[in-house]
Amino acid sequence: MTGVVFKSTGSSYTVKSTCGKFYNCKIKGIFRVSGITSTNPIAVGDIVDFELLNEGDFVTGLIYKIHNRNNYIVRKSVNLSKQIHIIASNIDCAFLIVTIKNPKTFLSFIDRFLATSQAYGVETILLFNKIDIYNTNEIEFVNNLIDLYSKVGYRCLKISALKDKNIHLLRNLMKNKTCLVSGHSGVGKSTLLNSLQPDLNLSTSDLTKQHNQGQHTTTFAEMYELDFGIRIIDTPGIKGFGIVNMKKNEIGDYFPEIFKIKINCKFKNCTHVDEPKCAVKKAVYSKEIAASRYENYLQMFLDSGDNFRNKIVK
Ligand SMILES: Nc1nc2c(ncn2[C@@H]2O[C@H](COP(=O)(O)OP(=O)(O)OP(=O)(O)O)[C@@H](O)[C@H]2O)c(=O)[nH]1
Ligand SMILES: [Mg+2]
Ligand SMILES: [Zn+2]
Repeated sequence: MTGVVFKSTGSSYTVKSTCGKFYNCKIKGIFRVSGITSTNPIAVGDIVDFELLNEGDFVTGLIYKIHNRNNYIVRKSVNLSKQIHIIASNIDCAFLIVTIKNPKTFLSFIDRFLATSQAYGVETILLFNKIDIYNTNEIEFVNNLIDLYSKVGYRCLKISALKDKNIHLLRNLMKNKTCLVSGHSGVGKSTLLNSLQPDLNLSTSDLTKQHNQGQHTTTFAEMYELDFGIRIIDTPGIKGFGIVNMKKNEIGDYFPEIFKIKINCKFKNCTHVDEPKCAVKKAVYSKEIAASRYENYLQMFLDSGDNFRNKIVK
């Protein structure tokens, strides 16, 4: 039988077969997907082959094969810094939910997410949520961010998941797609899903409660099927976003505006750090490239190894 993984708890998987039935599955033996060392061999969104096993009253599935992934998105595993964790696979579009307060999303986090999804070939749309609680200055700040990211080429949308603002526009963007919803804990991922489909009734929780408990409300990635052919993967909130599997000299290529302009740098292998006649740095001075984007590029560049550190930190 073939099916799609809808939920993964690390040790067991919920798989929806092609005939529409859900099965509780385990992995048969140990298997690895070639080239990837991750903490989770199977992720939500994976297409798998499984065989059925009768265990008394229960029918369990044993997964013995993963089909090739069209794409997947990863982050560094929390405890084992060298290992990666696959957040989800076979995604048509990722939606990064950003809030500028309650909680604050830092631009460095947005830029890391965007570069990573760019590297893994996943289109990302930015959703600026909670617009119902922002004052005039904050709305202006959001508008400036939208201006910045739209110029780079990312689609942006202001929404309020709680007050149902622009949710119809979002629904149109999501039609007939498998969508990943990501962002810090408390930005409103589950609230958004409830707003798209009220009968889902996912649990959400306010920030104060979360801080007291130090826990995320959503703890496992899970896929939901909504009306209009929308499939959404709700994920636990992510705190940081370590870059993975990116070669140092490739990082600039995952910033579309840097990639576009680097051809004009004097040196073909310019890293845009301290080389002379660098078109990227020139574009930063003339404000054609946003300073925040360049700074976050530099930070990622530095974080990805230390061979240039002494040269830059003078
Ligand atoms: N004012 C306002 N509050 C919102 C909005 N969206 C979500 N919230 C609130 O923000 C809090 C957190 O929402 P959740 O949907 O649980 O956040 P989450 O991103 O799923 O969090 P985790 O599951 O921990 O990752 C809840 O109290 C929501 O009611 C919004 O558009 N406006
Ligand atoms: Mg949640
Ligand atoms: Zn350069």
